[in-house]
Amino acid sequence: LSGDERLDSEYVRSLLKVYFIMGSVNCRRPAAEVLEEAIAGGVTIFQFREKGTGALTGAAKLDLARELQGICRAHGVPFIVNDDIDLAIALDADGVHVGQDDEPARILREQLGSDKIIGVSAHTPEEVRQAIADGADYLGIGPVYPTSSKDDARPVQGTVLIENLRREGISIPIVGIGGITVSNASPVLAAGADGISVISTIASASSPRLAAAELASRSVEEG
Ligand code: TZP
Ligand code: MG
Repeated sequence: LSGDERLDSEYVRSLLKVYFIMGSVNCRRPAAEVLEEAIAGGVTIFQFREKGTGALTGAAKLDLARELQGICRAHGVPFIVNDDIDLAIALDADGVHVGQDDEPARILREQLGSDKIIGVSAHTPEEVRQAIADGADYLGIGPVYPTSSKDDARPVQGTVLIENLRREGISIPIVGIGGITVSNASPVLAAGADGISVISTIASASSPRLAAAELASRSVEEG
């Protein structure tokens, strides 16, 4: 891509099918092993989210990011960095994902250019409109269900915002997040999400490969 050309939204949509998010605090086995297995099961995009109590910082964070990015590259899975724009630039990551308390997408777009993926967490119609105006490539909408993976999660909102956005004709790629499992993924897809994003369903599964494969079969058939 060159100039102001944006990433094709159908391409972004296809990447969101099984969106795996993980940092070292989310798994009790080496993160690299979990990621390898998850990708073997069918993860379509990965977000490095190194935060929360006990999260790595500094050189240890950078080393883990590099290791996980290497695994993603070897399998052609895009590598997205949560929050940390400097890390994303240092690693030439495929994109960043930010929340409402982070740098606005408009600033990120200026810093990253047009060929990187920018995702924004949005919880209200106003936040959705702003993120789209700012040039987000996709939105994360949630928490759909109760989650124990994020200390400062907003109130659970079910699938209603996703449904309302689609009813209004808003077509930006959307991934649902928060408490999504194999058995409750279908309503999220039926509401109009292009894919589902999970931490614990894959990161704490006894078989990350099987968990990812089951999510993939839901998402590809119903998404
Ligand atoms: N943002 C909203 S909910 C959430 C994030 C990062 C955590 C999702 O984790 P899980 O384990 O899939 O509920
Ligand atoms: Mg954030």
